[in-house]
Amino acid sequence: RHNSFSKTDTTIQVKNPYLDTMEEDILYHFSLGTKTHNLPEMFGDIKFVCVGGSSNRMKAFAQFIHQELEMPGNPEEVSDICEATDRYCMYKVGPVLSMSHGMGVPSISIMLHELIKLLHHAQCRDVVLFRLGTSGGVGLAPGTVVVTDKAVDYSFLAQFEQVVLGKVVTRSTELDEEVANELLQCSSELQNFPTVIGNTLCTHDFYEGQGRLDGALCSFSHEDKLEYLRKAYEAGVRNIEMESSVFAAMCRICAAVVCVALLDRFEGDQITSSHDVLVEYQQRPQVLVSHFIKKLYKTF
Ligand code: R2B
Ligand code: URA
Repeated sequence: RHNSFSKTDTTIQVKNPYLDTMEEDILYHFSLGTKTHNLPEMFGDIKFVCVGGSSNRMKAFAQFIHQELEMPGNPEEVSDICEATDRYCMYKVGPVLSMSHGMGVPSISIMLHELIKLLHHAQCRDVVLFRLGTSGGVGLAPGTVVVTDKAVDYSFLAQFEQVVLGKVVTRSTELDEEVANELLQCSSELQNFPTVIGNTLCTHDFYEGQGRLDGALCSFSHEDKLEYLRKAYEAGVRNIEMESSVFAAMCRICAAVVCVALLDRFEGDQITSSHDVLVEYQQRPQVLVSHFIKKLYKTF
């Protein structure tokens, strides 16, 4: 099989006519701008963008991909391009950009507005975007990696709702099928790498919003929780996290969501695995995406 994609020669589209009329664009939360930085020179060669919630994990990913791609220099010395702000961190390793996005839809959404504009200003072409994350599994053994088919909302529909000028705007959250299938193929080439393709439920809360019984508030019963999880499972949901829907809705280019399940939500709510086990689980999306990048990078 081929490990190259039909999505060639695509630039990053920004669907905002006002952007072209602006003399300068300040990417405030990145501490970057079109007048203060030469964005094409700094970022023009990016082909893979990997985003994830935690800044430490995305620094670790930058160091890992540095080794995997055998880049020159010391992987320990990767430097944070956004160090002038502590909102997000950003590392560039050859064709790979590794960035943190914080927790939840509002945090990743702000980051994606500026990231997509950054890729546009830098005139990047043929970029593939990945979210590498953690999640709660639905009927899966802890440690299983889920590649998202569709990101779904609380009613299991593949849509993202955003309030714009007081009205709800609904956008589709379908992801790239070709990239998802290629990631599944990559998982089969790795040893002991349980991976499934399934729908991902995106919520606006970790506790009640994900049907947990262990938050500071709980307005439902254990039975209600299990019934909702069963309905989710029947709708093809295999994991629950907090950013996939807006990521899918905004990255209308080649994009994939790869999250490891830290627990099985049918079994409980608390994350009880040891620190070392959790660290190893969180490396799994990184290992899978790095395998994908290595295969594709060699074709450039
Ligand atoms: C997964 O993990 C975080 C919550 O613990 C959240 O960012 C997510 O989507
Ligand atoms: N992240 C989530 O959003 N939910 C979980 O259960 C675990 C990680």
